[in-house]
Amino acid sequence: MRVSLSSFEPDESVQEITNTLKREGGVILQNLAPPDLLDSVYEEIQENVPEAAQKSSTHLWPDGNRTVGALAAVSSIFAEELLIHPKVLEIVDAMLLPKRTMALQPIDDASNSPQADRPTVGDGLWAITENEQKSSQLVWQVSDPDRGPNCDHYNLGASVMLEVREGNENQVLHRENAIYQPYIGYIPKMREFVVSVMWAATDFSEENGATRLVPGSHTWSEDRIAKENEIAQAVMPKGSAVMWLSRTLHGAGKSRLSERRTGFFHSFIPDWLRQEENQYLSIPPEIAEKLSDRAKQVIGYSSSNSLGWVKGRAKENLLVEGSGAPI
Ligand SMILES: O=C(O)CCC(=O)C(=O)O
Ligand SMILES: [Fe+2]
Repeated sequence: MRVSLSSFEPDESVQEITNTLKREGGVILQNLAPPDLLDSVYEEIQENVPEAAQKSSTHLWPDGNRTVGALAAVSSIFAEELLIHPKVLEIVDAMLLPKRTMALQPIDDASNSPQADRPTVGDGLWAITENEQKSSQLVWQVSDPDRGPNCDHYNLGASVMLEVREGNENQVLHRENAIYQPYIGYIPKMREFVVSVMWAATDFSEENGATRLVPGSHTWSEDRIAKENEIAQAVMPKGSAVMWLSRTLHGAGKSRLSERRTGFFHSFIPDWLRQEENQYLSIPPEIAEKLSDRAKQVIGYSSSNSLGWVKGRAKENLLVEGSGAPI
C-alpha cells in the first residue's frame, strides 16, 4: 500500500503540526487560504509577466511547463497574504527557531520573543572575557539546537510559480538542501535550515502532477533510493499548502491531464545563509518599499546585529535611515 501525508485543518494546533512535520518530514495544511485568493494571485502574475517569459526549458522544468520567479515582486497579494501567512510563519518559527520570531510579535519588539526567557550571556550567546593584561576576548556559547536561537530571523529563499503542464515526466526526486550540502557536507543532526511551502493554486491531484514527497526520507541516509510505494502525493484542494523540510525527498509529479497544475512555492532559510534567488535584484527597493514591514523583512530588507547591515540604515527596515550597523 502507498504511503500518505498527514493532513491538518487550519484550526489545528501549531504544536501538533510541527511535531508531525519533524517526525514525517512533510505535512499538508488543508484549505489554509480562500481559493479565490489563489485565483487573484494567478491573475496578478498573468497581468505582470508576459507569457513568453513564463516558458521554461531547464533540466528541472523542461519545455512545455511554465515557471515565474520573484513572485513577491509580481504579485503583492502573494507577498502579503501567502508569503507571510501567520500560520505558515508560526510553523517556520518553530522549525528554524529564530531569535526574533516572525509570526507573533510586532516587528520592532524582540523582547516579546518566546525565546526571550532563554538563559543568556551577553547578547544571548557571547561573553567578553579578559586575560591577565586586560586584553579582551569574545567567547561564544553554542545554543541548544532544540531551543535555539538557530538564526537571528529568517528570509525567503525563493518565491516561484511552478506550473506543470500535460506531458511532463515525474521530476527527479531531490532534497532542497542539495543547493548547499555539496559544499558543507552531510552533518548528522544538522539544525533545520530550509523549510519549503507549496501553495495549491489549482486543485492538486494524482493525475495533474501533485507534488510527490517521501515521508520519513529526511532521516534516511543519502544513498537510500525511494521505492514507488514509499512516495506520497500532496493531493489537496486549491488554497491548501504542503510544507516540507530540507532533507525530505520530493519533486513535481507527472501530469496526464490537459489542465494546468499551478503551485506557488516559497522557502525560508536562516538569515545567515545565502538566498537561493537573489531577492535584492528580484524585488528591488522601489518595489519592496510598497510592501508591509513583515514582507520586507522576510524578503531580506532587514539585518541582524552582524549580518546584512548597511551603515546609517535601520536594522529592522534597511530601506529607512537608522542605526544598528556594527560600525
Ligand atoms: O512543483 C512541485 O511540485 C515541486 C517542485 C520542486 O520541488 C522544485 O522544482 O524544486
Ligand atoms: Fe524542490
